[in-house]
Amino acid sequence: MTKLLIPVLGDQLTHGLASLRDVDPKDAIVLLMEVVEETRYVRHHPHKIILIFSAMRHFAAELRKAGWTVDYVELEDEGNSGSFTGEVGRALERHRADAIRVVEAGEWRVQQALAGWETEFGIPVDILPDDRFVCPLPDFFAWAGKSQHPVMEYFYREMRRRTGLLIEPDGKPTGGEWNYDRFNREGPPDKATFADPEPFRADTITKEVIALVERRFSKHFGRTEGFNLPVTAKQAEARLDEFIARRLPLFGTYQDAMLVGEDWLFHAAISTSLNCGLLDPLEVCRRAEAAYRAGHAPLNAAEGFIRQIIGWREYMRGMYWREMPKLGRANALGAHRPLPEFYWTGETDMRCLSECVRNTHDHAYAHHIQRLMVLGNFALLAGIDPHQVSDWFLVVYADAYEWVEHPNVIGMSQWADGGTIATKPYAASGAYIDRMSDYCRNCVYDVKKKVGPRSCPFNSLYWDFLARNEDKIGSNHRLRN
Ligand code: FAD
Ligand code: DLZ
Ligand code: SF4
Repeated sequence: MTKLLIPVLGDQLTHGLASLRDVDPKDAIVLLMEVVEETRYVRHHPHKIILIFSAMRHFAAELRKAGWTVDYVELEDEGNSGSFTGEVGRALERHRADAIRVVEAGEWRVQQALAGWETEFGIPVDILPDDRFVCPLPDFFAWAGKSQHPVMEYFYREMRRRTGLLIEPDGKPTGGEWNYDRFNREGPPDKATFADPEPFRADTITKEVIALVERRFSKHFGRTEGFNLPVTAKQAEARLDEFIARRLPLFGTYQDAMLVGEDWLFHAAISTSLNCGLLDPLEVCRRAEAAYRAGHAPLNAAEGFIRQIIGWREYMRGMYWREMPKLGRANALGAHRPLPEFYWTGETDMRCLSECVRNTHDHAYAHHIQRLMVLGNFALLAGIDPHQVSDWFLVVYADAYEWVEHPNVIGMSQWADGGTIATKPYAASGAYIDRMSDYCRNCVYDVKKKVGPRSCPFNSLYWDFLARNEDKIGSNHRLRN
């Protein structure tokens, strides 16, 4: 009888994971490993480390309850080698396992390590596709073909047809159109009640992990205070319920809005749970569709939300695996300036930036438009090295993994791939930020001024960006101004 070792990585915390299916728990050891290499390849925000360690420990307890034998290696266990490969090697000796079964890694760098295990350990290693995504990678590659610019919108329609989400019995999109984005560009509401995500009470496991992270990672950007991320599937479900009930109805309308002191607005705050496996993307989309069909949320909200998940999220993952490793080195605009210090301190008079850095520091979170049109836009306009920008995004957000961060940052936001992911750069002057937020009303700079004292820096940077890159961005002139 073969004795299987099943390593489960920190973003694979799903009970229906492919490697845990069709195996008799009696014939297998499940291995979860806290390893220094993963905590240090970038200096993650403390909330992210708390999230992963606490969720891993909770998941291990749930697996044991379900009858699995779990070998859990804690970060400070004696002899911890500090790497996935080192810990798999040690576990093979401990358990005398004669085969490994593992789900492919989310990140290129980790997948390279997994691919070396068969040679390293001299036993069969079965690497299974990660079927928690809606679109299998071979299907994505087939869809994208050889196209230089596979367009997200067409991929998204494919995913709608494939899943049947918001598709009528005659095969047509619900409401007659595929995309209701034109209803989703409202500036900030004058009056609105924002229902911030409900707090979870930290249990003993989470408290122990917080103490560990304070001891070991207190110098990282961010803080341990205010940790409020779901660490179990049950908590993630509760966060989703609360979003559907209280925030989904206005999600679409105010999706792009930004307000001083409002850190979540009508966003879902579920990306950390989707990305480490506590929520299933299709299930989440079905919930949004059901809310629309029950008359609880309008079509522009449900469609806009579903598009983010089966459209953008799946497209970004497909593009990551299609474009790596060259995406990791891309710098089409030849941008080489260092990242300004205020990305770490928040100390700048530019209110939009100081506010988005504060939000990021406090919660390891910022919503899409803060990331794209403030933090990313400034770096793009100022000519910051896209790899320094990418490292910053990987450090500061609790939902960041290379597979989703690289295409969003290096591709969409910094246009360093030369337009493979985004046809035109997401470059905008202060006018865009003014339209979508109340930041400018609370800023020492004058957003209406293009030159002279107190003129908004985004304005001069925007025109300089266009002039500097005319040969590269050509007819994509006057971008998102
Ligand atoms: P909502 O706004 O409520 O959206 C719902 C869900 O849609 C999200 O949870 C997410 O799973 C999905 N989604 C929306 N947009 C995208 C997108 N562009 N790519 C992938 N999924 C998307 N998302 C990450 O998960 N990790 C990252 O490291 C990350 N880095 C980003 C960097 C930049 C520069 C930009 C512009 C976007 C980035 N995103 C990233 C996408 C998006 O900003 C976050 O998914 C979102 O802010 C998470 O918050 P939410 O759950 O409240 O999302
Ligand atoms: C993000 C993270 C951190 C901080 N620590 C660990 C860890 O100690 N053990 C682990 O299994 N996973 C961790 N993770 C998540 C991994 O980085 C993630 O699973 C890989 O990047 C996927 O390729
Ligand atoms: Fe940002 Fe310019 Fe507005 Fe100030 S005036 S908040 S710098 S866009």
